[in-house]
Amino acid sequence: MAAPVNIIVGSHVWVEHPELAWVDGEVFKISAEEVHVHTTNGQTVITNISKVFPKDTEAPPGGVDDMTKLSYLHEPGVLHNLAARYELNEIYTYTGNILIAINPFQRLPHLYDTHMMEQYKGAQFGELSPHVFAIADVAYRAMINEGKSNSILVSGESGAGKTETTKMLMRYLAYLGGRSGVEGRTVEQQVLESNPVLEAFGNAKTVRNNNSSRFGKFVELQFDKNGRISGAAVRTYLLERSRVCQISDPERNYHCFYLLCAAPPEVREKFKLGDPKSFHYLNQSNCYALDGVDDTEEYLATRRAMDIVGISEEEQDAIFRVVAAILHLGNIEFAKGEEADSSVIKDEKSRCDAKSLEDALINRVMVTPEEVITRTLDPVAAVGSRDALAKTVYSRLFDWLVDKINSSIGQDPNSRTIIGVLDIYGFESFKLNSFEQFCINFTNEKLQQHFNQHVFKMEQEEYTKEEINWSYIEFVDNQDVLDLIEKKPGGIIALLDEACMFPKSTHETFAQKLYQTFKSNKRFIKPKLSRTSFTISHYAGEVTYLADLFLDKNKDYVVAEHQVLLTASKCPFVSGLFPPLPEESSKSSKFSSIGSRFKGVLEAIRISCAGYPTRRTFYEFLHRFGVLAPDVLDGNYDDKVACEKILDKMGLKGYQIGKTKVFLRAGQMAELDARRAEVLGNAARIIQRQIRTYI
Ligand code: AD9
Ligand code: MG
Repeated sequence: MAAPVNIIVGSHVWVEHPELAWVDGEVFKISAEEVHVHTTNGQTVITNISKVFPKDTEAPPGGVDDMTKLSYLHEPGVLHNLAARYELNEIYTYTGNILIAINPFQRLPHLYDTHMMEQYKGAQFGELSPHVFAIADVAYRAMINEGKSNSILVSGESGAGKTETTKMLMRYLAYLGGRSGVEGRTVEQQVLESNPVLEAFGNAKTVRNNNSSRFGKFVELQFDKNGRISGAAVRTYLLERSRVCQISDPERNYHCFYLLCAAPPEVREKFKLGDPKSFHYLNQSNCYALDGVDDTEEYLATRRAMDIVGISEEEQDAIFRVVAAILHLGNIEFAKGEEADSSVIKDEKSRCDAKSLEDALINRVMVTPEEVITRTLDPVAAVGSRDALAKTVYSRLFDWLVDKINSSIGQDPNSRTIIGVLDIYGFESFKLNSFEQFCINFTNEKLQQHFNQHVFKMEQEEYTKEEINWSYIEFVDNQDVLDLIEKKPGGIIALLDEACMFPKSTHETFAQKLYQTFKSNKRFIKPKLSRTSFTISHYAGEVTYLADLFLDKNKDYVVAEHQVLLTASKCPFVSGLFPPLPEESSKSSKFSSIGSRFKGVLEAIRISCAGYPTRRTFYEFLHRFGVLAPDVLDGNYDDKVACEKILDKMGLKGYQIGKTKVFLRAGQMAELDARRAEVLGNAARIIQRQIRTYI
């Protein structure tokens, strides 16, 4: 988004500000490339002309409900518009048929009540204020009227409001496609109640968000020929496993652990649970309670949601027994054993007396071509083994929940149309970023690419409709970042998989390999002085990753001893989580396939800028710029020809005239406005002179 060069003295502009991001003001001097601005907050700023953006002085004070109505599409213009609307509690704004939502951080019940849903039902898109219901309504109408399936993608950084938005979308679709008057567990009710169940087990407090999704989710709502919801499928992606055993202040582990510790006394007694502070998996952070959240109430709500979803009492009991077991497992500590590199369980209090558990934790069977050796683990390795077991059990439990939800809601084999809703974990950049952030950001990168392609296609459709030539639109995309990460062979993931298969690899050899391979890749940066970290220049900014645990975290297999132990569990629920597997199939790393499973906002605007960011109907254009060539508007004239004449007279190149609209390239609107200001300024001076003469 290069700034237009035709800023003149007197222009109203935006300039960058260290605290406010952008501040508006008026240009009072220009010398060479330097622009001098008096800002409205009383400062004088001198900056390079490329850092100055024209301000639309005619924009309505409350903002416009669609970004494409802005005269200038640049960052300050867009932000100013969103801020102006947010002031008025208007959290939604369109950019064409994309909806931008700003997190209100307060409940706005009227915005989502039944009355609101009634209003949006069947309303023409754009007729009412921008709303998430309108987006869902378009998808539903396209399905009813044209038999089209659609997916709605929700994107944004962590804490932006994706999950809340997804829930609103689903509520509205359930409203449209629900069976009114039907009592009991309907499909749509089950779909909606699957949210609190999955959130209890897959969401946690992070630095960014008290209810952060630690998994990706695609919900497919299936509809019958009458437009009624007839089935649904929930697919989840890549639950963050490390959180089960490792959390840092002020984050929390998964909600389910805390709500179980806050369950009614008889439940806590049954599972031998007490204060969450007494569990190693929870007390690594000082955060136990969340503002405004009553964990006891959450426990009851989760059980109610489980009832509706179709999880039986016995199953619920088994689920929470496993959750409790993981907490107890985390409290097992190890001391040095009598032999070198061996350990014994030291914690007398741990509620584990099974010899087989002990064996599984402190021994490791090594299979070599010659023989099978049983090796003992030292205390540090035994802790690693314990944590791996906890992670495995938890992620299997999560998968079980997803499967159960799917089988209980049921799939409709006769459904021909679906509406999908994708809600993933948002882009993350912390002080320390590891493999989890790498995966999350890769996923977002994938989604962004899909989004780019989609918006690009939409733009093309508009240009085709207007019959303009769009062949030379420069399309800004992130393919180079994706290549860096997922290219086969040679991308980061491929190199990581390779490193994981090669027994002598360490995180250092892996990092060195990356430095070597990508030394001239402009999306890859080796931080100075670092031997194991690397920086990726993502679409949303640079993120530095610590490669230290990448190898371990990428290895997604179940330790054979754990598999044997759990398959043999006397608890049928637990043994059911671990069906016996053929030996080799459990050893492959699942990670590299995750990217391919994602076939999937400012970037959208940037794409528009590469094409024709501003479009005006002939009437609007002539109304605003007629003053630039009054002779063109004398007598009878053809709107289209008149527009063309004005543009030619101004010496503009590269614009396009469609059937009803003028499409301007980035910066051209600003140029026209500057000329218009000049003309109007001259006129004003002439009038002033005449007035003076007259006096
Ligand atoms: V993450 O990538 O999963 O960490 P999300 O999903 O983008 O993130 P989420 O929807 O969980 O963010 O929103 C964060 C919080 O913002 C919510 O818990 C609400 O407290 C708040 N929020 C977001 N959207 C709305 C809304 N439309 N109305 C009211 C909202 N509150
Ligand atoms: Mg979320």
